[in-house]
Amino acid sequence: MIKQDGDTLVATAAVINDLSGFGRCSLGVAIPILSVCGIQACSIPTAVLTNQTGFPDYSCIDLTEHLGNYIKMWNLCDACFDGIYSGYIAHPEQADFISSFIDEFRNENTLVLVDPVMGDNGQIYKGYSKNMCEKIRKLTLKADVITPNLTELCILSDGNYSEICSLSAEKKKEKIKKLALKLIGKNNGLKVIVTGIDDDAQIYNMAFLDDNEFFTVSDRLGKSFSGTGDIFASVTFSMLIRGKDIQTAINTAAEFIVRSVKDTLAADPEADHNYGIEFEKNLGFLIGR
Ligand code: PXL
Repeated sequence: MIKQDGDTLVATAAVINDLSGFGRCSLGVAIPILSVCGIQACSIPTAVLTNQTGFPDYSCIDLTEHLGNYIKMWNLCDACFDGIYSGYIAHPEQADFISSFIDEFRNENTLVLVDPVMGDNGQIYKGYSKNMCEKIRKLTLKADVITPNLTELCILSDGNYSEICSLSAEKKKEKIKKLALKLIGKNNGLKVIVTGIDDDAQIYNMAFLDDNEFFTVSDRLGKSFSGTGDIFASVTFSMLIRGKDIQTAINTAAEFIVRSVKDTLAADPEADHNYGIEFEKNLGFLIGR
């Protein structure tokens, strides 16, 4: 339940994602971002990793067997959520768990954001399989909002990633819109926010509703960094829970990322992309938005 507590809006969300020690992604960014936005982040860790999987070396503990307890225990304490936000999974069964969790805890006011984390740059992530991607596609049918990058949009909608990358800016946008509308056609009312679309000197985020569209454009500041998709989804989710419109939500997310990439590159122009961006310095930017 969203409560007005003095000047502060207090809400509660379930966040289903992994915890990676290094990489500034998943719960490592979702918890601080939701918290600074006045949203209690009730975490369900899908896995605990030493480092996100883009690092040459990492170890991963898969927590699939513990997930069922969250439904049992949270029913016992009458848990109730303004939002449910899911991201990285470590096993195909975890998509089934998320689907059951949504069925169990969604009410008519709950915002369900599924970030269909599956891959980037035309490749699926290490540890992901075709079966996992298919299960995530089914999960998106339960979402109010999804936040795929271009690779994930193509996996969800049978798009041809390399062909889309070779198109001119205008044609690329047309094609992306077509694929997003295909997904909306299968899940009425879905909002599809395609993140981090790379176009030489610029980066776009494009949000599609069945009858409207919104986008942000930012200058490309360098290479792409780990976790920016997770940061984008976390800020957008928080803003939507706070009742902001889609354009404000994606503008805030894009601006937060631009500031944090600038800080990262100012500190070290050769910063290793695997460590993610210095978002910590900019959390204050989100207070009261
Ligand atoms: O940022 C997506 C993500 C989340 N969690 C883990 C990852 C990745 C991307 O590589 O490895 C563990």
